[in-house]
Amino acid sequence: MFLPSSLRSATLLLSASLCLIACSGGTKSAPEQAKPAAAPQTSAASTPAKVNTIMISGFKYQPETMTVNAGETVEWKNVDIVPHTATSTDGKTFDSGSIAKGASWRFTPKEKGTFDYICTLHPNMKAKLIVQ
Ligand SMILES: [Cu+2]
Repeated sequence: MFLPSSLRSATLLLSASLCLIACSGGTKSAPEQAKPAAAPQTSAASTPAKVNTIMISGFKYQPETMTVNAGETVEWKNVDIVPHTATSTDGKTFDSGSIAKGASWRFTPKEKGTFDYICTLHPNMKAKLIVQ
């Protein structure tokens, strides 16, 4: 980097004075011990909620009927080569929106019931989620 000579000498002077201050001080500041941050152990204090995975593959939900308990998480994992959705036909309980290929979407049903759902992109894809 080019600096005008006046500025350069000013910089040098500044560095020199900084060094004087830093180097002449009798107090030796101990170098910070770079301790590797110990990763906090995630204890099993809170048991993770069960995840029920529905694979979307070959333009099908697998399994086509999934039964879960209320409060458990349901995950749709799209391993197909195109996007899909998981959209309850009642028009209100759940709608994943487009799940890109390779992506997944999670939903935790709170209310019990039997929910038919489809893929809005391929409405011939039909399946059922039973929450008990
Ligand atoms: Cu689809």
